[in-house]
Amino acid sequence: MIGKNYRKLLAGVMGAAMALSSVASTTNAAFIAGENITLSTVSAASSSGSVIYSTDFEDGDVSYFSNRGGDDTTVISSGTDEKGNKVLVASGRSKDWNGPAFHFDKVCKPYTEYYVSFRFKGKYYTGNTVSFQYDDMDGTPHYKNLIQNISTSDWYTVKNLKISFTDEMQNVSVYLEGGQDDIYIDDFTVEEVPVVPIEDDLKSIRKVYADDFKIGTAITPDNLSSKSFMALVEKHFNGSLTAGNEMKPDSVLNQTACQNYFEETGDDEDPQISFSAAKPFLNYCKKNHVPVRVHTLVWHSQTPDWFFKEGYKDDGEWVSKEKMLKRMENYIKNYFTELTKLYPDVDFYACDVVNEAFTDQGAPRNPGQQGQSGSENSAWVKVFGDNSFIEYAFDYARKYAPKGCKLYYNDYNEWSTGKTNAMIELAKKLKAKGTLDGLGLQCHCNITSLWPQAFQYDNMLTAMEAAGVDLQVTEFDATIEKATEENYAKQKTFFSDMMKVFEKHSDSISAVVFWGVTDDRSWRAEGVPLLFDGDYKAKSAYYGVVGDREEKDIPEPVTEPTTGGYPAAKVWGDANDSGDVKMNDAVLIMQSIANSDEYGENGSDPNHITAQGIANADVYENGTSGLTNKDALQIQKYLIHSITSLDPKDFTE
Ligand code: 9MR
Repeated sequence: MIGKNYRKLLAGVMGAAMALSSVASTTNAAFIAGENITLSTVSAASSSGSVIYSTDFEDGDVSYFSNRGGDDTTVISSGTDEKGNKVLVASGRSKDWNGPAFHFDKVCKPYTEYYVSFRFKGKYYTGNTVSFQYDDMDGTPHYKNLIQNISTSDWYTVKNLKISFTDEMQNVSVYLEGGQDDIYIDDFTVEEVPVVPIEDDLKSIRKVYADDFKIGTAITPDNLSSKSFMALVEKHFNGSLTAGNEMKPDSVLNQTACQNYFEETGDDEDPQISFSAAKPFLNYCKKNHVPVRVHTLVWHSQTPDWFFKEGYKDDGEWVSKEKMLKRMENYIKNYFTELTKLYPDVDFYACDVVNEAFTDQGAPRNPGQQGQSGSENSAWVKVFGDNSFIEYAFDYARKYAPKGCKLYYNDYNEWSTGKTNAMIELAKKLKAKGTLDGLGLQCHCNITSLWPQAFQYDNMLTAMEAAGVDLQVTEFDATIEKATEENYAKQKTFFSDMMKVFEKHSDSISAVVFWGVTDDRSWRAEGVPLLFDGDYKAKSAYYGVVGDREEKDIPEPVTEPTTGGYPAAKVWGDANDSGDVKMNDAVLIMQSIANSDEYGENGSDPNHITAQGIANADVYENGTSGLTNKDALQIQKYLIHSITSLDPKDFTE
C-alpha cells in the first residue's frame, strides 16, 4: 500500500518525468486532453485480485476521467441522468470521437490484468463504442475498438472487460465514443484479475509436433502484459510468432515523418517508417529467441490511402505508377534496414511480402481506396491498374530482406478453386525467378459452413505442392456458430482432422501458426475459434490438436540473461557511464527513448547512450523490457531520496 505522503511525492516525480518526455519527444501528441490526474488521491493497486477503484459517482468525483479527443466544448462533469441519479456526464461533445476516457496507467500497474465494469447510456438513441487507446514510446497513439456500436438509449452494462498494458504503453485509457449526444456513466469499477496458473501438465503443442513443423501463433501488445497468456505462448507456441497488427503498413508507415522528410529534402519517394508500435513484440522475441514471421509488407487493407497520394496527403492526387514503384522499393528497403538495425539478433525467418491480392476467383481486387470504411478495394490496383505490383514487391523484398528470411505470398479462402490456381501460378512464376520461397495459407475456417472439410484441404495441399515451394499455415483458427457442447465436439474433430492432414503434408509444410491463443482475445471472439478459453484452460479443440501424440525431446529456448546481452551493470542508474548518478542520467534515458537516432545506442550525438550505459540504467524491472520512462522515474525518486537504492533487487513498492 502506498502511503499518502509517498503518493503525493510520486505525483510530483511523475509530473517531472512527463515534462521531460514532452520536451524530448516532439511527437508526443496530446490526444487525451483535459485535466491532469495526479496520483495523490489514487488508491494503490492491491495484489490480491481485489477492487482497486470503484465509484458510483455519488460523491461527485470525476477526476479519473477526462475528455478524449481534446475539443474545447466537451465537459466531463458530475451530474444526473433523466431520473435524477448521480452519474458522470459527458456533454457538449462536438465530434463523435470526443467522449469520457478513464485513465488506467494512473491507477493500475503494467503487466497486470484488470476487469473493468461499468454501466453507460447515451442521452438519446445512438450507437456508442467502447474503445481502448495508448501511446507507444514514440508518442504515437494506437486505438482498438473493444465493443462496437451498442445502439440503445437504455443503460448498457459492460462487465469484466479485460484490460492490461506493458510499461512500453503510456496514456492508457478506455473511452466511450459514437454520436454527439451526452453520455452518462455509472457504477465504474476496476478489479485486478487474479493470476490464473496455466495447466502445466498438458503436453506442449510445439513439442508434440517438433519433428513435423514449427508451431506458432500471433500476439498483440496487450497479450504481452498477461502473465497467464504468455505462459501459454511459451509452453505451446513459441516456435514462431507473428505480430497481430503492429508490423503492418498502417503501423509502420509514419505520415508526419513522410511529409516532413518530403518538405526538408524535396524527395517524396522515400517513405519514412517506425517500428515503435512493434517494439514491445520485437523486444519479447529478442529476449526469448523466438523466430518471427514478418506480417506484412504489401496489402490493400490496413494500408493508409495517403501512401499512394501526392505529398502523402489524405486528399492528394493518386501518384503515378512510376512514383509508386520508387516508394515501394524504398519502403521495403527502409523496412528491412531498420528492422535488422534494431534487431540484428532476431530470426526474421519468414515474411508475407504480399497479402490477400486475389479475389476468390483469382482475379485482382477492384481498384479503389481503402479509406476509413475499410473497403476491400485495393489502392495498389488503383495505381498499377492490375496485379503487376506483386512481382515488383517480391523483387524488392528479395533485394533487401535479411539472409535466411523466406518470402511468402499469403492469402485466405485459399481453398477457393480460383484462388488456389492463382496462388499456384504465382508461386511457379516467382519461384523460377528466384524471388518467392513459399505460400502462406491463412486457414481461417468456419466449421458451420462445412467448407473446407479436411479432405478438401488435403486435396488442395496436394495441388499446391505441385508449385514446388514451401507451404506455411499462417493464421489457423476455426469458428463455430454457437458455443454448445455439440459444436465444441465438432470443433475438436475438425482440429484433429486438419492436424492429421498437415502432418501428412509435413514434408512441404514448415510451420503451422494459429491466429491467437485464447477465445476471448481472438479477432473472431464470438466464434470461439481457438484452443484455449478465456480462463486459459485447454478446450476440447486443444485435445483434438494434440491427440495421443507424444512430446518430442527438444531443447528449451534459452532466455537471455537479465542484462539482455549487455555487459553487467557497473553503477546502477549511471546511464552516461560517468561513475555516479545524477539528474542527467535520467535525462539521457528519456532522450534515448524519444530520439534514438541521436541518443540511442547507435546514436549520432556524441553523448548518446552506450551499451554499458543501458546496462547501468535498466533499473526498473531489470531485463524485462529494455529502457523505459520508468527507469528515468526510478532515478529521480532515488535523487530525491524517496528510495535508497537503485539496485533492482532492492526495490519493492
Ligand atoms: O487480427 C487482426 C485484427 O486485429 C485486425 O482488426 C484485422 C484488420 O484487418 O486484421 C486481423 O488480422 C488479419 C491478418 O492480418 C490477415 N488475415 C486476416 C486476419 C484477420 O482479419
